[in-house]
Amino acid sequence: MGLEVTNSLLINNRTLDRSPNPANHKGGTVLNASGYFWLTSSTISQSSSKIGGALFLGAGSKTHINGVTIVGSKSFPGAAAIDAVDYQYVQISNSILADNRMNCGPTVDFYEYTGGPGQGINLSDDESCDFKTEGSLYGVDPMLGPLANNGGPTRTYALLPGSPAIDVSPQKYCGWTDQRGFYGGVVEGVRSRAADGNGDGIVLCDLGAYEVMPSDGMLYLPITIRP
Ligand SMILES: [Ca+2]
Ligand SMILES: [Ca+2]
Repeated sequence: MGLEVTNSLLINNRTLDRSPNPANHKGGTVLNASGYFWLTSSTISQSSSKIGGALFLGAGSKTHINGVTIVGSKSFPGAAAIDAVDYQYVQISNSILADNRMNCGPTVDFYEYTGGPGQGINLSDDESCDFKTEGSLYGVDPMLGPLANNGGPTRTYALLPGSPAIDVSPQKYCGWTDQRGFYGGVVEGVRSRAADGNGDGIVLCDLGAYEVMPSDGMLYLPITIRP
């Protein structure tokens, strides 16, 4: 039993905070009580709950998060983006947590990434997370654009030019596509979202659900031919 969510926008979800049942107060978007949960190339926006505004991970649950952007989560009194009980299994890579009341609860114990060469680093705009991946960014503004139609079937937070999340993942392979379904090329027969987002000729993965493509932000002007 498990839940797999990919290439999706999960927005404005909240729990029943006035319910007399405390089980209804955790995990505004997903409460993973004890199952498997994979979340890839997706965005969680404006989620709220008393505890675990976006995600709450229960004891014995197994959660894998890759290429995800979590923004604008609210909670009180717990952490907003990700909260959990002790001893759960949660692995996070190539992801952005920003503009949440607090990104990680004090009992969120990230599992060290051991899935091959390079580790999937993450970016948190506060100091609340312990990602266990060397090179992760803390207290850094990811420079996100507004939630908007940037191509593909769902809205995304684009990385603005100069964002510290562009071309920083040391991981060789970070997924097939970004949330939009866009990809940079084919590497050794496998489609990869990685694209050269800063124009320096070196192809690296971005953090979060949105991969900057070389064609993003180009302005096509109509040609006017004068006699
Ligand atoms: Ca580059
Ligand atoms: Ca890139």
